[in-house]
Amino acid sequence: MGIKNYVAFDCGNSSIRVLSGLFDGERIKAELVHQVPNEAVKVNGIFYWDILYIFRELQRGLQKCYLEFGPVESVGISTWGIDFGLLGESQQLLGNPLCYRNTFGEIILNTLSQKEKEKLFNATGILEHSMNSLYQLIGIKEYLPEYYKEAKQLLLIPDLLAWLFTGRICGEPTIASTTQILNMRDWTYSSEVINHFNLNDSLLPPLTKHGDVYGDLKLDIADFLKINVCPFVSVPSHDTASAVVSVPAEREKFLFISSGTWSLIGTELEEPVINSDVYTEGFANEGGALGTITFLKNSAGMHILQNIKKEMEKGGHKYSWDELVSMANSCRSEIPIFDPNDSSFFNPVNMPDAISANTNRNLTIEEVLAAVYLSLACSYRDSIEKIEKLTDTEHKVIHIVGGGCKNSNLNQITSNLTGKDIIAGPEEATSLGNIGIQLRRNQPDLNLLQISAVPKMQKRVLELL
Ligand code: LFR
Repeated sequence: MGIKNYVAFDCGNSSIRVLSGLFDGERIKAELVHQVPNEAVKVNGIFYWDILYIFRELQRGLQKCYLEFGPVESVGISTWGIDFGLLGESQQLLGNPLCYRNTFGEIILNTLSQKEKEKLFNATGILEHSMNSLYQLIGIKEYLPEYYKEAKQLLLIPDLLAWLFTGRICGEPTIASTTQILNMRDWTYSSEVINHFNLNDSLLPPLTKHGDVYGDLKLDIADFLKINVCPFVSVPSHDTASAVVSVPAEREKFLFISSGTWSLIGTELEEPVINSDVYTEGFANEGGALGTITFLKNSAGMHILQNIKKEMEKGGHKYSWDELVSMANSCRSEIPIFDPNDSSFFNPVNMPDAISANTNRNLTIEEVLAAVYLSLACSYRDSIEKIEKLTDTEHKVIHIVGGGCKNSNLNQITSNLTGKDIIAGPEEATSLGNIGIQLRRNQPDLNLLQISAVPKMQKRVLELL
């Protein structure tokens, strides 16, 4: 068989990436073909995503994949969670999608009583977080009512992109779980949540199953790009869910940290665990590949370091990540520990200043960096201890996947604090998981365990395929 070219779109908060997964019958080789930065744009005090820029860059990436590696077998889309676009009556976007770092969600969440929050957790299995699509949507209803009134369809970012590429309106279940509208017991939209907020449920799209085809690339786009018409396949389109597919776990039960802008610290389960301990400890039952549950804590991650680096580079000098580590390790004073999930770090104007303010010290940049590494590792340790307690399972190993797994300083501190071994990689976890699910759709007899770029894609998920 010739080499087959499967394309993965992997859109994160800070970068848009397009990869070709080249499959020769035995191995997948993932080639990064196109990468450009992504950034929310602030307009009149509101942060938006520039969705047409993202769409255009994904088109460029897809075209490059075709030009470099030949006809495309299929495409899968994975992106960050939560954010969405709204379409109006004439099936056009009503505006750019809002970014979850706006304050609408927090304002709405603060109006809810503790009892209401618990009720919403019990109805869904998802923890309330001010950024969840649910609170953003209610925020839009209150503060940008013209959008809500005119909206006929809500599409989360990967569904929105799939619609732009194929014209089909569909929802994908893992990304739908990040809304906090889905009941994770049966993966249907929760009428309790819908009724509680008097939501217009016709906004919510019908959900696909993994491996289904959303639709084919639109003819006009194929003509414009001069590429073949290829199917868009429903893969776990929440980046975390795709990443977990490619955790190279030896065991059925495993711990993972999917490390990027956010650090998702969790384990995979077959069924959601929805009880008061899980709620109190701050865990959520998000949707994973093929009906599994990614039981996890959403924790601050590389966002803090990325923002410090951005601040440091305002003077014009560029720093490498290694330089930042050396600076942190040169710190000889007492290192303060702070809670990286404090709301003051969600979207500060100046991250180092926010850390100084939070720790009540006037920190040098070396102290800031040392404090971040240590505090992130402490928060990882705390979450891991809680997962082991809540699931009554001990683990010897933590798998760290995604772009942040290259941060060997943080990995080492995490290993020291938890007493566990760290297995770092794959870095391209999201794309590999995305490609793995596409591949399996076309080759039902394929044993993905033998595909070496995904060294040991975890056994149970693959058996389910
Ligand atoms: C990780 C992630 C998280 C989600 C956050 C914002 O990339 O998708 O799961 O909470 O981004 O969407």
